Amino acid sequence: MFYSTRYTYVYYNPPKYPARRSSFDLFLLASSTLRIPKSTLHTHKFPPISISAGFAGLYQLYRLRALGLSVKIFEAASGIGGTWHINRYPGVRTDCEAVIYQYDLEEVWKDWTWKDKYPSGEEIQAYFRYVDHKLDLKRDIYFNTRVTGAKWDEPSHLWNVSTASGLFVRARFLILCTGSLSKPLIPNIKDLSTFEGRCFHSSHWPQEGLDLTGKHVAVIGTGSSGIQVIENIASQVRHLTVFQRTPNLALPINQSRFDEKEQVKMKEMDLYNHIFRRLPQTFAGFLYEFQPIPFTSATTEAQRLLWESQWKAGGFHFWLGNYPDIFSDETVNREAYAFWRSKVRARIRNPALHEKLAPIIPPHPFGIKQPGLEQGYFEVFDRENVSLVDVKETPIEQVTPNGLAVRGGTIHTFDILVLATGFDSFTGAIIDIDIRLQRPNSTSVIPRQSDWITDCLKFLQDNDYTRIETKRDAEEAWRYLILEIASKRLWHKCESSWYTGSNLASTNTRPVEMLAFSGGLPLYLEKCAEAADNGYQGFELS
Ligand code: N01
Repeated sequence: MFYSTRYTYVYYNPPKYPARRSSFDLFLLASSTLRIPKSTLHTHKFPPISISAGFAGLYQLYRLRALGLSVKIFEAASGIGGTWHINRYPGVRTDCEAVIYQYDLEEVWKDWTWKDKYPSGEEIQAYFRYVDHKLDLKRDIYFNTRVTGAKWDEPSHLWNVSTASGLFVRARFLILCTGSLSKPLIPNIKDLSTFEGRCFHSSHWPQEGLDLTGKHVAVIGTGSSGIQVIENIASQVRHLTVFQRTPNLALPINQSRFDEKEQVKMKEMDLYNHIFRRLPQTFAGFLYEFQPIPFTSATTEAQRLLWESQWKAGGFHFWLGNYPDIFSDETVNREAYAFWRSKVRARIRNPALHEKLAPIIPPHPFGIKQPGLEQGYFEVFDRENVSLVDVKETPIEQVTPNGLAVRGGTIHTFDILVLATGFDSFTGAIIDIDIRLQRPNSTSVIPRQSDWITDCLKFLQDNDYTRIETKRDAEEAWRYLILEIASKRLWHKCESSWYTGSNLASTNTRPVEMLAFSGGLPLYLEKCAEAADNGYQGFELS
């Protein structure tokens, strides 16, 4: 997960702001000196600083409060947790071990006990309720409050922020924690709106639940969300039709309970503090690191034994703990892919499915697209009630009132259509309001980014600055660095990926280029610290 799960955006004075509704859901706006003008409609008494109430937003609220700032969060959803509040599809679960998927705040972790090694969406929701209880966060969050506009007022150096419910507030600082994967990508399929059954994006699974018993269900998309939906509903539905464009080079999650006694012991031994300090030292913010030597320097025996042990360990070990040259050397990558393929094929009984799910020629190099984590996914396709449609072979032509027509005239019929088609990543949720500064982010880095932002706001406050904006050349240099690092790896060998926005190619909404910083967390944090240490080099302050 090359800094994938969320993005924190800090907005400082975009030169132009289009006067139209923005589409983001989750949002933080920060100010210590916020004033509500007398003329404001529906004003609130508070001086708001508002954020999304997701993983990043909540942490940012906590940190800025400690700075003595008055902070308010505006959150479009009805509860906290961001993506974990919104995503309710069956089987929704993290792809990071619980021990690293939590806040590094002792007052939070010391009394919390996880159940699963990879917690379910439900468990994470419970965690967020607990966090709220511990840190008393909700008092500063306005739920069901969708921000619809934010306009920088140059004379006052204040943001004018409006919401769908008619609130209008002014703030010195505005921090968007809108998430990197929060704007659903709805595929451009002819006559989609004419479908007469239920149709929704995976991230909009009905919050009240959905009884699938006896239903014919179709899922388009086999990314991480699609995999979880598919493996969890296959046994409930009457029939499941999976429309696959690219096979997912998924890895076994190797789920287990996270023993309570082990957690107690780890806390007693002060391991948690060591873990949290270790995370930003590793390339991907996980507890494991790439191998210290390239594949080509290892013996055949060492290669094989490493891969077997990584496979057994499960999760992302085979990805983020592998030899570093699998990302840059196509021949090495092929070897890793062949290992993956042999493991997966051994699990699929029907030989006709081998080429569809684990083809001889890899659909793209292994690991340059985030692999899903699965438990029993490949076995699902051997079920009598599951069919797989390869949409590269028979492209979807149009939706009909009760199904989907593919090239060649076949019509697949069903009652429910699930669009597990991914997201308009990174910039999608806030593109309409002109992003001025963005940084990549995973749960391991969110606290460090929030700390950076907090220190930055303190610096501005201490030095009586009311405006900070990235310099154009600094933005370009940063972009160049991202592209330069990416050019040394095999990212470009992937036809469709949310890392680069190539998954949006058909919508033609933005240029395809690497958007995530793939140089590793230590380098990323070093660059952030460097800018701050040099008096916020690359920023204009006034
Ligand atoms: O989205 P995706 P996602 N016709 O973009 C297909 C995180 N996450 O929601 O690969 C047919 O990965 C598309 O096909 P292709 C995690 O970081 C984590 O699943 O582009 N198919 C692809 O198969 C993850 O990486 C967890 O060819 C179409 C799928 O839809 C990220 O979110 C759980 C299509 C989209 O996959 C995104 O995952 C869930 C079309 N027109 C998500 N358009 C965990 O923590 C798109 N597709 C475990």
